[in-house]
Amino acid sequence: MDVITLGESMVLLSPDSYGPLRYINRFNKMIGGAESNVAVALSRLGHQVGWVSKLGNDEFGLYVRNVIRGEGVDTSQVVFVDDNPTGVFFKERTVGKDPNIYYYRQNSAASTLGPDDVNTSYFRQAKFIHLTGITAALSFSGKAAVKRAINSAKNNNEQCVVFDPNIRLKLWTEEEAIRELVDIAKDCDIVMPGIEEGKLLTGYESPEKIAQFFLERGTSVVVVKLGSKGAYFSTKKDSGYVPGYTVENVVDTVGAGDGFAAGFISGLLRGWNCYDSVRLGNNVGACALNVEGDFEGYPYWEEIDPGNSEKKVTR
Ligand code: KDG
Repeated sequence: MDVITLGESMVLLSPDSYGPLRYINRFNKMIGGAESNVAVALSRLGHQVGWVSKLGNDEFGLYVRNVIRGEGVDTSQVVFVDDNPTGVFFKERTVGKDPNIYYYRQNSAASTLGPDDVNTSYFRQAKFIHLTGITAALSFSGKAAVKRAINSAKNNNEQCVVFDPNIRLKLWTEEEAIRELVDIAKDCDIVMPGIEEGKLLTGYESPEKIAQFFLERGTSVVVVKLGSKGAYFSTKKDSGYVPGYTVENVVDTVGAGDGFAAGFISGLLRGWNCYDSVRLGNNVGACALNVEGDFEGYPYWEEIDPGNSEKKVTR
């Protein structure tokens, strides 16, 4: 197994037109979830990936599992529960801006994820563990599950934990998010905040200072995502800005950060250096921008010219 990721996926109901949801009559049914987005993108890039989660024992749970399994992701650890439903969320389309998001995920099946759901012998098989702050924000037990996954990786020097803070202020307060996410990030090998998240978590404005903040607390690699400008990475030995890709007709940026994470991890799995891995991250992330759903735009490895991470895949 190359990568195991843990987190909630939900049914996404995406309106077929713009404007307030109260006037919308038709929705497209899709799925969303940061961690499964990463899993799907990595699978398309040719890696062996597992996604660990809980779903309701309901029609939506089966739908979510089947879509993710259909993308070639191992879902053998997904548990279906009777007492809590599969989460649902809606997008509300607004012209020229990212959509508004409305969650119906309180007491969802995945909010009951806990440390007992982290089967350490399964987790130990992977080279990379991918975690996000969303799981920690879901519930107290979700946070404990994240910590158990990190601790199990700490006993295994070969394993690398990648953490995307993915701040969701609809799930917790700013104060809680800062406190808990900084606490989790310090125990992870790679931390990948977006620039606005980095500012919020560290109080610094510049990507260099944000990276320094996490490096000083024990992280080995920090990548600050800068949207269309690309990304800045820093390790104890190396640092640099990596340009992004120009994308016209952006439909929706949701899913781009997850695509970035997958591309970056894919580069590292291939033994590439940080610069080239970040560049691949930028490329995969950019592919998410022209489509309505989170992951439909992610490329297959065959679409990326091997050995030439400069080659751009467009949709
Ligand atoms: O990164 C994309 C996710 O934010 C989206 O698919 C929904 O997982 C989600 C969340 O909790 O916001």
